[in-house]
Amino acid sequence: MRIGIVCYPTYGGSGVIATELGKALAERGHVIHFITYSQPVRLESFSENISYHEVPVPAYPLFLFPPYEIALTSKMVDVARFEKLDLLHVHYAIPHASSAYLAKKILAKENIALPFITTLHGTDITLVGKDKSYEPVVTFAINESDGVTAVSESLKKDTYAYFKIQNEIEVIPNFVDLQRFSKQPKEHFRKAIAADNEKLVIHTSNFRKVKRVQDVVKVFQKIREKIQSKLLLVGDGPERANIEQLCRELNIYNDVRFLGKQDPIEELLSVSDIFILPSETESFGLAALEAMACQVPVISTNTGGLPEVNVQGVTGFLSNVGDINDMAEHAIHILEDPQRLAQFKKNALQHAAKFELKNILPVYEKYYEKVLQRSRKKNPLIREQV
Ligand code: GMT
Repeated sequence: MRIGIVCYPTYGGSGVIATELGKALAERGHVIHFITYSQPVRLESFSENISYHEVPVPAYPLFLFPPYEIALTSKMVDVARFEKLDLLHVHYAIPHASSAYLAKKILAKENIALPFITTLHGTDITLVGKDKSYEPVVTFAINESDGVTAVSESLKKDTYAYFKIQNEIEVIPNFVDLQRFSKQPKEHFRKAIAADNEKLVIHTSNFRKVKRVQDVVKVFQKIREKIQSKLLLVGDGPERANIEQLCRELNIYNDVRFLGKQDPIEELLSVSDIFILPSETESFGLAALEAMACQVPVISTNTGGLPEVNVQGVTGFLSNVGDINDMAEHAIHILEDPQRLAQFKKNALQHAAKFELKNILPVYEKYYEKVLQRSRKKNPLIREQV
């Protein structure tokens, strides 16, 4: 198949999933065209089946807000025409789904078929998407998509609850590449950060408010009272300065390492003992899955799709949003007993394996076929590109 993939190129989970999916599809022989405003962060290696098309957004004195959606739509039309795409797969509804709808309509005028699939990732539904500034367009674009997928049962339920959706939503969970995300022998790295008897607590995110990174710091403070440990904070974002300030106020700054955005995240996870994800809302929690794949048990909230990833008392523990004491107690419970910690690590990997890339990839391929067939039946007069 010749597939256009549209995503955010940044460190967010939707961009990561879109890029890893495209790379894996390319390895299976599909021809993949990434369309976005800059090189996706996980698109680091060359493949003959992958092209990247940058969306330029020309500035003009009249534009206070340069219209990215229009530039994106034009690029979708251009790539679909000249690369003869069979379908478009857009990740994150805003603004990708409405741009895809417009591109499809433009191409239909030229008698070219371009069915599109929208994958809902999380905040496009649970936070920004349902804001009344966006809601009517998001509802329309989801209903007009030729296929819609959500990354968890919880997100599917939320989508039906927040929007008037007539379309069927298929749940295709996120995945992890166990070849990349596995525990690696990086003990020298551990030694550089922590003393022999110290445990390593880790959190990775984009430091947005929804991630509640301040709760990570407060939970760590409580862990540290009982267990000698260090906290690794990986990532960056708008809350960074406030988090640093909190570490100073709590007088734990010397035991916290702000590592910034890190690409080889699996190396850091490999030496970590516990992962903390205290999010306000989380449709799936890809970061938790990646941690589990590297044998790191997870202390998370019980919001959104997290219970579909982190299993209570097996791969970690789940608490109510903001319940710092509960999270700290559970973390200490795991960390204080070496045998228990070893068991949780083993369980984490075992459960993560259910989300292995090689299991999820064929599900996407089958879904693409289904959508293509359905769209051919619906629009027999529109020509496919050969
Ligand atoms: O919030 C983020 O970390 C980024 C955001 C995105 O769309 O880029 O993540 C969402 O999609 C991820 C991939 O499907 C999920 O694993 C995250 O749970 C989800 N984030 C939220 O729901 C807050």
